[in-house]
Amino acid sequence: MSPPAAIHETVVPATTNGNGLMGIKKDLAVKAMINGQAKTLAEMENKWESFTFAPIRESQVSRAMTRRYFNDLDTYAESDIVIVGAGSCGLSAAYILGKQRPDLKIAIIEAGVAPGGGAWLGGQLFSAMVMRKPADVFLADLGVPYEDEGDFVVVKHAALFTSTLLSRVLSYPNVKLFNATTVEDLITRPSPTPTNPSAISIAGVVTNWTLVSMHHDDQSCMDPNTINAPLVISTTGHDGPFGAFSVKRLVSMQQIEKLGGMRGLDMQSAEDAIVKGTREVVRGLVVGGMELSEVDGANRMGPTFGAMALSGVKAAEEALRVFEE
Ligand code: 48N
Repeated sequence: MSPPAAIHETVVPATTNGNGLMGIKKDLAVKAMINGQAKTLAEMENKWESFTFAPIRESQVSRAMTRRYFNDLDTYAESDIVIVGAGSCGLSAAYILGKQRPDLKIAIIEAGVAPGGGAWLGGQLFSAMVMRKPADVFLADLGVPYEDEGDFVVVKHAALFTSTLLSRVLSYPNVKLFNATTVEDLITRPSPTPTNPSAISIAGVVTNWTLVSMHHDDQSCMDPNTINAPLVISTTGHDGPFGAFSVKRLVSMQQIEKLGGMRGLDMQSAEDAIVKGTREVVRGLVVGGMELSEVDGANRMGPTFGAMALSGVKAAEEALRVFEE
């Protein structure tokens, strides 16, 4: 950087002079701000004055959003795989599927406006995220840096893991995230077996805007939409206002007798049980992550996330097994 000039010519980084951004000619303003080019005060003064964005009409913005959204709804009305819940498990499954099977249409349905579930912080609002080995292999594949502590690794901020995973998943052309959208029910088909004549298989999901789902008690006639898919992966987390959705629905449809209910915290055993137990619970429905703990009565593991990532990997493999059957 050149030596500081006289006060009126003091070399300053591209920053504000107290009256908002300084003048830079057209797009040079943005470039100078973004790459932090040092500019003399005088040189900056007259460059933002002529700055202006390209012209727009409001309807162009509206059409740019709505055309794409409704085209996506049309495209994914018939999906190959639906993932319910964009938490660490569901996103990990989407990462594997999006990468291994670019030929499959994968729809992710997330009730929250913000995807990511419980993986934006470590434990008790602390930032760092712990994953026990061998989940470091997943982090390395994802390109998330971590500190190696021997039997486990630490990502400096949980949001670094979740935002990296999310950005990878959203960059796949065959994956569509429908956030602020709730799965309100499952699409079913009779699928009797010799031992269970009333058995069903899952053939997709029933969806509605989450804000609509939250008001069925005070509004009528708000029927849902549907997405058909031969395979649904449900990773809606442990029980709670939204959690454990699909397995609770299976109980109310008498497809599983009752929920085992998530047990107390036992870090050592919980993670193995969740990863190993990730499976197709009924035909067409694979359950993973903490939702599975509600089915099997597995322990919870607390603030360690390796099982979520690797349960997602296993859920993806279980889903592909169904496709290759
Ligand atoms: O993060 P979660 O809750 O679920 P997982 O299984 O991906 O990760 C669980 C993990 O965060 C833990 O709980 C950690 C390891 N702690 C364990 C412990 O011992 O406490 O994500 C579930 C996502 C959320 O984003 C929900 O909003 C969403 O699923 N969701 C739904 N989305 C659409 N439709 C629904 N019906 C629905 N229900 C939940």
